[in-house]
Amino acid sequence: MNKEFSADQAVKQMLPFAKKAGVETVWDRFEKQQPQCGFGTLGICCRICWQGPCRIDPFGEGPSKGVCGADADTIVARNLIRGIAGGTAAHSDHGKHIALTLLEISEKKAEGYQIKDEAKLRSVADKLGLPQEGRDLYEVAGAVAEATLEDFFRKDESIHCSWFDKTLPKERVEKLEKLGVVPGNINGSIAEIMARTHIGTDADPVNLLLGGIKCALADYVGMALATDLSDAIFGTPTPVKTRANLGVIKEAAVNIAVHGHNPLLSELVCDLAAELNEEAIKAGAKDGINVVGVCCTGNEVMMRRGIPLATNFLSQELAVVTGALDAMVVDVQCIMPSLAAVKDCFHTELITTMPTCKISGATHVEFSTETAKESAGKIVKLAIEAYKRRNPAKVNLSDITQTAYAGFSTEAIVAALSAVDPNDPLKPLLDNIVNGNIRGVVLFAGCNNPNVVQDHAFTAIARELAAKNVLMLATGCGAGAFAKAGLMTPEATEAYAGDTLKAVLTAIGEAAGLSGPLPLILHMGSCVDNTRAVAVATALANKIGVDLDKLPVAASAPECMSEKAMAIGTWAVSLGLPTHLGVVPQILGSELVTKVLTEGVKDLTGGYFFVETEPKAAAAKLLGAIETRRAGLGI
Ligand code: NFS
Repeated sequence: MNKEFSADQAVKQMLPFAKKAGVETVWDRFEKQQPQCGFGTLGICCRICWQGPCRIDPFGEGPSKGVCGADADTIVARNLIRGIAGGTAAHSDHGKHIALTLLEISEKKAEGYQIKDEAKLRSVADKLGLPQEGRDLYEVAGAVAEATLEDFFRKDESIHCSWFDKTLPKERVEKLEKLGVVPGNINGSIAEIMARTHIGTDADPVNLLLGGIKCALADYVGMALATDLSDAIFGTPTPVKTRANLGVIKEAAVNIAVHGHNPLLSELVCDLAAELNEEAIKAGAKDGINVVGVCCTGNEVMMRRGIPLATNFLSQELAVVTGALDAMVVDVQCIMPSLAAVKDCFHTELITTMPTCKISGATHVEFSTETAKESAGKIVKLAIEAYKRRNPAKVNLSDITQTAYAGFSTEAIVAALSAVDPNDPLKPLLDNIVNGNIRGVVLFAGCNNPNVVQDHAFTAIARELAAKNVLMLATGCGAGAFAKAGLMTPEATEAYAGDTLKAVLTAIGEAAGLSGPLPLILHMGSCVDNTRAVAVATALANKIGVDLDKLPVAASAPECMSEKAMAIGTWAVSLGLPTHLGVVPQILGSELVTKVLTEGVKDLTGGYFFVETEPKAAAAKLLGAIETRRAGLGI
């Protein structure tokens, strides 16, 4: 294999086994798609109505308008914001599921679930301004759930989503209010995008993009509530040491991978795996049941339970190729349909669980909150049965894993800082930003994408920024990339951090009792947990009395791919962050849209997108953005 597909050593180790087993991987299919459609790449193909499909000639020699008269600007803007709506729908559906479960818990109808973190629930109630006096925990839970669900269904959309107003700096809310982009209702914001992009409706590209911003901000709301309510139900993460990469799949265990996004399923699978451990041992697996994570569900259980992470998005098929994965249990999002064909080459059970996410060839065990425990038990038993069918001749275990620390929720970061200054926890962080020991903060987010070498840009950019004393946070498959590469460890801090960053991370780590520095990159969780980083930034901004677009904080998605990433990137820009993309977005067919998103939007929100595919240059540009912000603050 001459071409490098991945920076992940385990992937390199496993690809020849995939080939030998006749498994087609994402990289094989990517090659077969080459060359990819130039019109689609530029965003100038419109398939919205059946007069088309229409394509605009990017060279100006052929048609400049679709059959209805839509030009490249309108087509590109419509395509982009439909993607944002898709991402918003995905995140907020997840959030709604959690809110509805909280409601069922409050009605004592969701057996198997409890409120594990009462303090978090109460702090959310406070945040939402809900009275707690004279209310027991279940009544508070009910009130929080109802107030949250109101953000999905509110009749009067001129009233802001509560989770929007209550989680962002006042100045930011006012700024976005003036632009008319504050969402009042998540479902309505998504529906509005579908309506305004219908044939013959909104044709003004700038107006369309403003609609996209509003929807992306609804995405922020859906993510913020998903994160906080998950914490209330399953516990707020605290730092935990675990391992990452395909080597976490063990020979002498029943290996179950939880893959997808929503902790409602994976948490119960973990519970039932513990309950049924003896059965696995009886079946011959002397190490019992070994639950491992893939993608964001992997991040969720890694953060809360220290469950090891098997891999991130692009290498999900290779978890099956180890030949020792007995079940892959999936819920929603980022699950490759190809898994059905891959598992056919092995003994692995592929188990779908959600009525909205079925894959032909998989076993479907329907999961609902009322029957959650029973379904989770069924799933674990299917895995034990599959283990008995495992073919030792087809086992290709990896020996590659790295230590990874996860669990840096906002609360955990504040707790670590409190060890330095109990009276004013944010002060040590702020002081070190002001004195330049920490130049700024970069949040890495987003996916893998076969358009670029897997994990490479994440790790390369991070090493550059570490040396320049930038504090780094990560979520989603970006966090997976760092965990697998061993960059979420104190050792990585020793090896790569610049002197002043190292000193700060060491002082905080030691004060917090870690007997060493904090990890080089702090694992903040899954993609919905990007809002944890906003909570930290908002706390800092409120403390010094500035808006978010003044802070030396930037975001980076070096391998973005999904519609969810489009939504996240857009709200990051809307909240005022310089936002790096390492993959060229499908918008270049419109100079106007490209200009608005990379330049014009600066005047509106203070944030902007920039594209840089070369990691060193991307790191330099991120640093440049941070230094510009520092200069603006006069620090
Ligand atoms: Ni985020 Fe998580 Fe990964 Fe991308 Fe998919 S798993 S929600 S979308 S691929 S980071």
